[in-house]
Amino acid sequence: VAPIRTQVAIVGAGPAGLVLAHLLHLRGIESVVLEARSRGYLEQRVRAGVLEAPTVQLLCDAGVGERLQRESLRHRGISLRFDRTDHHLDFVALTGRSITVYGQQEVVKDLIAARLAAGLPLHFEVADVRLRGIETDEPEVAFTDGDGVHRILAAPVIAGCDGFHGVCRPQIPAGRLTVFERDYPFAWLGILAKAAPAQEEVTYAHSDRGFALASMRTAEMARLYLQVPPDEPLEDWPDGRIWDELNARLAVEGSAPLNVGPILERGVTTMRSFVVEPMRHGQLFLAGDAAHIVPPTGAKGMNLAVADVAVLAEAVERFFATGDSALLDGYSVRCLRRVWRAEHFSWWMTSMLHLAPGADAFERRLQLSQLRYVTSSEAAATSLAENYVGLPYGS
Ligand code: RFL
Ligand code: PHB
Repeated sequence: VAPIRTQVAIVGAGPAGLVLAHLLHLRGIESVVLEARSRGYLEQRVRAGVLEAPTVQLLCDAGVGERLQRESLRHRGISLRFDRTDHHLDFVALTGRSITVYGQQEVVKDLIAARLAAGLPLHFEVADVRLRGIETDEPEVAFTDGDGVHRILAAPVIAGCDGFHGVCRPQIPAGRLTVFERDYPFAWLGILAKAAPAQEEVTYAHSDRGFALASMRTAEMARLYLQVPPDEPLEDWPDGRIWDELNARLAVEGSAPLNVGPILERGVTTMRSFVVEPMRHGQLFLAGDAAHIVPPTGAKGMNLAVADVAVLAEAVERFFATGDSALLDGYSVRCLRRVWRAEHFSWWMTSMLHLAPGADAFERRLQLSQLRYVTSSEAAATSLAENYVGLPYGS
């Protein structure tokens, strides 16, 4: 079969790959997106839920924010619970900006719909993705399409948007990337339940039983998390135990218990901090989780993926318009500034809120002191708030 020729080959149709494809289309640049999973799988995969202000702005400016504007929940801030007391942080008062609750799979649905409606190429259920010649000017992506046909995609620029477990990053020769990594001695057990959220805003709880988080997707759908040991078997957590533990950890003086409902989805997520430098090798540009992972405590992962491809789209546009690769050459350095800010914020939120195995009273006192500080000092609260709502692009 003759090779498919395009300007940008995009591996992965998560938030990074789909937003990139859309931004390129708006700039008149052709791309082909290759995705290992089916459309149905992507649209059901429950993941992130909190969008930063700059992410919302970008999606709306790009013309894919219509349903988001209509159906998302706009929140003024978050709550931090400790010492069995609720402490509200009002981000709008502190920074003038709010956060938006809208499921990642809803963002993905909107972007897939926009791409297919425009008749643009998006191949689901591809396999055997292999990169060739990424150190040359004529790189290629070999793959097997959903019908089992072997194909070649030839494109001057390849975007590795295939997530942490993808195939692009491992094809960069050993020794060309520096890896920075931290594992955490705990995981999150997450559930999606058909139950009205008991809290008005996203609520993070520090407790002697471990961390818990109460979030939501809609007025009828709660998204809840419990800190558990790494590799915790789900079988050890029948529904009753999950609800009891959430109630025990989230309880504050005088609070009503959570609304209980059927659990529609459940899973255990490992926690990791991970960055590769540079986010590029030859003509391969890594974006999103393919290049960096944050623990979910700061709600930064999806937002970082979108921020990366905003930079990449601009650089690619310049390259194809003028042949000038200065912005492509600066891609990694520019992204990594934001990445490391989010890495720090996510690590800090994680360390402040979780119960590390073997933590002694000294560490617990430090956590409580920090929690009291960020909920009582306007300067400290503003620092948390500006990171959480998302620092402006380019800062
Ligand atoms: P994704 O979403 O993993 O997409 C990568 C895509 O690449 C495909 N793929 C391949 N395609 C072709 N060939 C291959 N060989 C391929 N290998 C993989 C995959 O099928 C997939 O479709 O990466 P992307 O686009 O970089 O987006 C990153 C985000 O998904 C991630 O950072 C967030 O979900 C992280 N995250 C959160 N981020 C937030 O901003 N706010 C949150 O509130 C938040 N909460 C979370 C989270 C992640 C969680 N989990 C489950 C990891 C909560 C959880 C529980
Ligand atoms: C979510 O709603 O899934 C969520 C909210 C806040 C986080 C992580 C996940 O920090």
